[in-house]
Amino acid sequence: MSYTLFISDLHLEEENPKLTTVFLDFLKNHAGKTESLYILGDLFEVWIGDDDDTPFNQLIISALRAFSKSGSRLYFLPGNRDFLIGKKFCERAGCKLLSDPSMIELYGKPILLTHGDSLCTQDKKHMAFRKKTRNFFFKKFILFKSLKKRRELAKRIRQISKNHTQKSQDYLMDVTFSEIPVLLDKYHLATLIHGHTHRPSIEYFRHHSQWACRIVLSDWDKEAHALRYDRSNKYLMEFP
Ligand SMILES: [Mn+2]
Repeated sequence: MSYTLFISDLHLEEENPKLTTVFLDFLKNHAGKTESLYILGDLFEVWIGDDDDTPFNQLIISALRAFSKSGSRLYFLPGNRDFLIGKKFCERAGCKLLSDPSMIELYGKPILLTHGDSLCTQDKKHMAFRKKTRNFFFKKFILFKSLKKRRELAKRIRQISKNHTQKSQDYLMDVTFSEIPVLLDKYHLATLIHGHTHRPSIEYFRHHSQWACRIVLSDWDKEAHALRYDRSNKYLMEFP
């Protein structure tokens, strides 16, 4: 039976080799079996540019490449940690870059995909950061800096973000629920898949006197997670 997988928020980093192994095993296990794998952002804890050719990045890229060569299709929609992922990364990894949001057709049904941070509208600081960093010229400006400068900058931003997350109230870190129907209406859709909040769930709600569905993907902090979607079923699965 053919199926499709969705993952997000792995936050891969060199300092966490155990997580890397789990991810590489995940790719091996599903290569050539799943029709497509969609990565909905924050695959990496941080990405400072496609020219950052560390052995760790090379390892991940070659694993993704092997996966995409197995016959399974690979899609990447960047998150707020890896928004600097670009064409060069995608060419090397063999994945198709998706913009945020993106509409796909899954087993005859249209579905909207987003990383999810654009829905966290109550977090004004993040919204301002997001607006600035997703700008084409700002990205060019950052990528023009040396790798050393970018690495320092990423470190600083990470610290600011950590302090902000610790200080912020719980609701700020979640999406504003009323934004979901607004986004779905914009694209005339009834199903949304996103990550970012690390609050996995499959929820159904009434919208225009019909059922709409929102699926939130999990992070990989304690366990590896994926959404498995096929013609007749969809469920969030967890594996060691
Ligand atoms: Mn995120």
